[in-house]
Amino acid sequence: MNSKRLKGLAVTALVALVVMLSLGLVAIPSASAASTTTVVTESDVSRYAEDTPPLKNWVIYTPNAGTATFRSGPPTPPLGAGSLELSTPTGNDKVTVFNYHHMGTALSAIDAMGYSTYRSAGNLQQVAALNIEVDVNGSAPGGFTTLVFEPVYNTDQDAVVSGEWQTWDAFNGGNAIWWSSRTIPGAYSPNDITAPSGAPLYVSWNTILANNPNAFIVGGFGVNQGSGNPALTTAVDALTIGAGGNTTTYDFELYHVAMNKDQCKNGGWQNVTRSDGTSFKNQGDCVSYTNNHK
Ligand SMILES: [Ca+2]
Repeated sequence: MNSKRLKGLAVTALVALVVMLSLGLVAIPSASAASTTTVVTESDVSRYAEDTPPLKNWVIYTPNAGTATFRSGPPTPPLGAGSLELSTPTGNDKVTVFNYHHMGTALSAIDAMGYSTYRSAGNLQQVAALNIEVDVNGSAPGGFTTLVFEPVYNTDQDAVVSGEWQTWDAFNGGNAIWWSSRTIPGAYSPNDITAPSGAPLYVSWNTILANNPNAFIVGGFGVNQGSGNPALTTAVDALTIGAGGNTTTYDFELYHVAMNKDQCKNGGWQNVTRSDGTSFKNQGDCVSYTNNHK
């Protein structure tokens, strides 16, 4: 990622925070611990080329020829029947899938992060990465950076392979290895040409926390592929983040399939479908489907 792009993303994140605060979309901590799974489909995302303030909680940025496509399979996703497939045909392409619902969350409160991938094209250790846009110094000026988790630097987890679903623990009790797009206390950016020989580049989550106790999420949380990932195709599912005992897992799917009759009520039947994506005629049609699954 070049510096112009990083600067643009920083501006985007700040604008995003203002927009989301004004819309009341910033996460509000709930009183008790909970685990929730949220289905995410094309209808939940807004798409932009790049550097545009988000108007929904989910945004997909695809500068150049990067793509992100909701699809069924590949078999068998960890959640549901579908996933979100990222593709970067050339090294110039990039695709970023960000959720902005967790802005304001202190990094010190985070107690779970992870995702699953299925690589159908690519080699070596290339695979989609986890990204978080953070402000490492709280209310002090500056401090924006993007923290990046990549399986290649987490050698205690599996080697990346093609043709099967793999699950990555990006928290790992605070021991997961991350890097920072900009130099921050405790971690030099791998792109920082002023970094002294032997400077820490790839450090544990706990190291980042210890050196940046006031850090918080200031923008997007999600997955990124490229630039620099030519001929890579990665399906992603079960994107997870937990804070303060509350864990949210995002299930990427082609459709919002009706699972219970409550989803059919109050006009809700218009927003859900059968598992094959076909719509309902009315509330009764929807309720009947959730009772009989046909
Ligand atoms: Ca899924």
